[in-house]
Amino acid sequence: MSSLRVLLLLTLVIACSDEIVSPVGSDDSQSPYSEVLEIEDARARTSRPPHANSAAFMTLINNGNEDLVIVGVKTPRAKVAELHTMLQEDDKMKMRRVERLVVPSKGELELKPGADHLMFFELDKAWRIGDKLKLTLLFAKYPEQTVTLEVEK
Ligand SMILES: [Cu+2]
Repeated sequence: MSSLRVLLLLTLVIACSDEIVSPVGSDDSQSPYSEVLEIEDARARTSRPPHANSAAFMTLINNGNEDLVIVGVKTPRAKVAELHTMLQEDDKMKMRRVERLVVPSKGELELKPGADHLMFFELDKAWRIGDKLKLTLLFAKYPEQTVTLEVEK
């Protein structure tokens, strides 16, 4: 079956090369991290007036032997960027800010509507369909990852 997955302009940039320490004995010139984390289906939604905010979603795949812990997110397109999850309270699902999201070792974390997601407030201006924006994910023990993604619907 072909997946409904939309191929996006997705660029992974390993930032701050001076923070990256290559493992001793590494015999290839590629980043030691390049195969540990894969990011698929990165997309953002259009902003919702009147309290201009938005959200972004993606699937993070961790091929490594250690959990990857996301501790933050930032973008030049919003002053406030948070990690959110959904919790049930009084029979209602509500979103709540969390300090961390975990991409389990040899597993994946799917950020999607109605579940864990990235949330943005105080946008620079409306996020419109087709806008490309950069998000940088911050990890506890892993180089930050900048993803270029597109605003969809
Ligand atoms: Cu939220």
